[in-house]
Amino acid sequence: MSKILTLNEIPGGRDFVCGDIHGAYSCVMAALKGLNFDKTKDRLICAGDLVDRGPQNYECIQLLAEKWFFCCLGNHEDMAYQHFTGGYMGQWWGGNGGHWINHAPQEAEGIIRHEFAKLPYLITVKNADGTRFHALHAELPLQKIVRMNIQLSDELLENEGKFLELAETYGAGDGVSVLWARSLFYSAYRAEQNDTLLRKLAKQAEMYKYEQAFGTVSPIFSGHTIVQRPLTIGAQTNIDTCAYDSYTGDGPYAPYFPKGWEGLTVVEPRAGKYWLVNDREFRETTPAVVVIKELDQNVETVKERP
Ligand SMILES: [Mn+2]
Repeated sequence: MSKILTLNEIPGGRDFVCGDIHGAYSCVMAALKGLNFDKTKDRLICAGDLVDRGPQNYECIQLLAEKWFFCCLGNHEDMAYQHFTGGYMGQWWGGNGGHWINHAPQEAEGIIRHEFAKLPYLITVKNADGTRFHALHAELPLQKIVRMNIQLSDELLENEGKFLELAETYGAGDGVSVLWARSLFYSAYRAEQNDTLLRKLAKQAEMYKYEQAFGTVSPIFSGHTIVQRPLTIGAQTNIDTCAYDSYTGDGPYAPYFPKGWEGLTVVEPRAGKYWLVNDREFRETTPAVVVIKELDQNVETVKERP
């Protein structure tokens, strides 16, 4: 089964991408309502991690039966699948939020075995005008790409053999990079996106030659590493704003991190619009953008101050 899914634009329809849902089913429903989502021609693509940690996991896996809903394979789906099929990563599922399965209807196991097996590592949407965007869960191995002296391009990502080779870590086709990697956005994990952080990210982008690695590739939307606000570095935008902590503002890290920013982020790539959605609000938002060259100049300016 192909690990890459390509969708062509539906005339008159809109395509949305959302970050990690993690059981936050009511956030998805609030997003559909706020967007005036038309189930006959609009589509919602989740960047992976549909389940675990949030309250309504069974409702979330039932979304996979909807014609308008698409989902990338996330590390949580991979752990859940391996739990039932004897894979090595299965042992980590319970400790990473998989305990909901003990209280779920029996049908959940069948959905995980059959539907999770079909989830792709990469979803590409091709618009009629030739533009496109990609969705995947975590990150491509950008530092390895630089070492290999290659650059990302749409052609490279859409070549399944090359894509799988690029994304593998331990064995052929394991996709570990796109499921787990956390290099690009690591410093932004749950952090306040102030000038200091954005400059640090710009410096890292320069040091690791991320701009060179991204090459000519079209915009990539991803999740996996929680950010307080959508964050764009080069061609990639992280939209995982921790929907599962939005219910009570009292998640596992509540004592240590500021609250109030959590929700499901939804982006309409074609329109360049972003929304933050939870049970209390539906509002437009914008990503913070790490502009590598401009920020680098800012760093120089700061250095020159007495
Ligand atoms: Mn993840």
